Formats: sequence, structure tokens, C-alpha cells
Amino acid sequence: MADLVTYELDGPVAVIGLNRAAKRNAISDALIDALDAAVSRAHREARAAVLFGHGDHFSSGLDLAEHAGRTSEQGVQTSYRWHAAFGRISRGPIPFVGALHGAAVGGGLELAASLHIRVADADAYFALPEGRRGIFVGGGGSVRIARIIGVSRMTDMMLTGRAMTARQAESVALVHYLTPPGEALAKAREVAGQVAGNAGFSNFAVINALPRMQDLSSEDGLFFEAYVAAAASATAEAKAGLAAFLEKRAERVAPPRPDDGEAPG
Ligand code: 1HE
Repeated sequence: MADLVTYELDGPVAVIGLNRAAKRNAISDALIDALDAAVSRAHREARAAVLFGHGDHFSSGLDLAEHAGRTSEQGVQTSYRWHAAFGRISRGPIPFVGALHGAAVGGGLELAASLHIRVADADAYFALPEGRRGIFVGGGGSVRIARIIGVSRMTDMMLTGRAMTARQAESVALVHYLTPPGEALAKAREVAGQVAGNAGFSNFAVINALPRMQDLSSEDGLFFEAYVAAAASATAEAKAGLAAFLEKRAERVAPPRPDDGEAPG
């Protein structure tokens, strides 16, 4: 049997592919384990990572055939397993960039929501068919997706199962970069390569401190921020980065590129 997940190291960027195209990259227990192993490897070897789906779709979500026989107790264990694996992506040491195409639905959308930057082909689509299937999100979506698009939109998506276009997804910050069909993976690689060039501590703080600050009161968030900022400024990479700017060796902030779209608010 082919590997359920492919792994390639492209310089400082790990490129991880869900590789179960015949089942539209449906997420089985074995696929979760293979993804988790690839993520751990990327943590050791890379400074940033890309996640994409082989075949015509990013992911059709939970493997419904495997799930059909589960008891409630087994369902809880499945959720815990997903939470642990997706948590190692979202709160790990390196940023993940998703390349989304075709369907990113149900648990596939929950997986996408655990990534830090999402690039999507213009014909990608997003849905939460859980309500239509008589089940519920179980891969962290009620926390992550609700925070990105808002509880109200997520409620509609779960109750109706209707699909959102990539452009709609971009307007609600679910997608950060829209590309012409077929170009999301190339763009995701480009974005990940750029992110890999940042100071490691800054990347770590953005993906680990920033989301935690949203769980704090404003006062506590500001206190936490001051400490993270001080720690970042004390790193050798920060000193080198500031010196490079002051000595006019560093790139200036460039105006937005038309093909980058607007960064959603
Ligand atoms: C699957 C799955 C799956 C496809 N589990 N086997 N997710 C869903 O409710 C989405 C279900 N899937 C679909 O709506 C469609 O498959 C797609 C829109 C994603 C793609 O359509 P299409 O026409 O390209 O493919 P297909 O013909 O529907 O499926 C091809 C095969 O993949 C077929 O198997 P085959 O043996 O008959 O060839 C399908 O049965 C199989 N397949 N999707 C198992 N999801 C932790 S909680 C998370 C909760 C959820 O994720 S709920 C949402 C589940």
C-alpha cells in the first residue's frame, strides 16, 4: 500500500501530502498517525511546512466508513487523537501553510483550520456536513473554525451543510491567499519559503503566543506581550536582523503585490 502521507524536504521547507486520493483523502486512524509522524519529522528537520492533498481534493474529512462502527466512547478517543495531532501542528515549533483545492470539508476543514496560513485555488470549496450526517465536528473545529469565521457563520454551515466558495472563505479570513486553479501548492511553497527565512523565535511567538493572548484578558495579554517582545529582542537573530536594516543590507517593506490579495483582517 502506498504511504498515506508523503514527505519531502525542500531546503528549509517540509512538504507533506495527504495521499489517499481514492478516498478523497478521508481521514482514517492510520492517516492521522502517518500525518502525526510526518509533522514530528518536520518539527525536527524544517523551519516551515506545507500541507496539501494529492488527487482532486484537499480532504473529505472523517473516514465515515471507519467511523460508522464506533461507539460514543471510541468517538471520544478519536477526537482526542485528532486534537493531539492537530494541536502539534497549530501549537508546534514551526509554521504550517496549507494548499487547499477541491473539497476541504468536515474534518478536512478542521485540519485546514489548524494550519497557520491557508492558500486556496479559486475553485476550492469548504463545508461542514456534520449536521447532515448526524454527527458533530470533533477535530477542534468548534474552537478553531468558530474563532476564524465566527460562531454565527459556523452555525449556518453546520446546520445547512452548504458549501462556501474560496472567495467567500477569503472574505472571512478562512483563506489568506487565493490563486488561479491549480496554483495553490506552488504559492504555498513560496509563502512557506519566505516564512522559513524569519527568525525562529519570532515564528514560534507568532504561532504560540499570539493565539494564547486571545484567551487572556487585555491586561494579561499586554503583560504577556511585553515579555515575549523582550525575549524576542534579546535573540541573536533579532540583533542580526536589526543590524542588517540599520546597515542598509535588509530588504525594505514592499508595497502589496497585486497577486497576493488583501490580508484578511
Ligand atoms: C469517503 C469519504 C469519507 C469520499 N469517508 N469515504 N465528510 C463528508 O461528509 C464528505 C463526504 N464526501 C463527499 O461529499 C465527496 O466524496 C467529495 C465531495 C469529497 C468528493 O466527491 P467525488 O465525487 O470526487 O468522490 P466520491 O465518488 O464521493 O468518493 C470517492 C470514494 O471516496 C468513494 O469510495 P468508493 O469505494 O465508492 O470509490 C467514497 O465513498 C469515498 N469517500 N469521502 C469515507 N469522508 C472528527 S469529526 C469530523 C467530522 C467530519 O469530518 S463529517 C464530514 C465527513
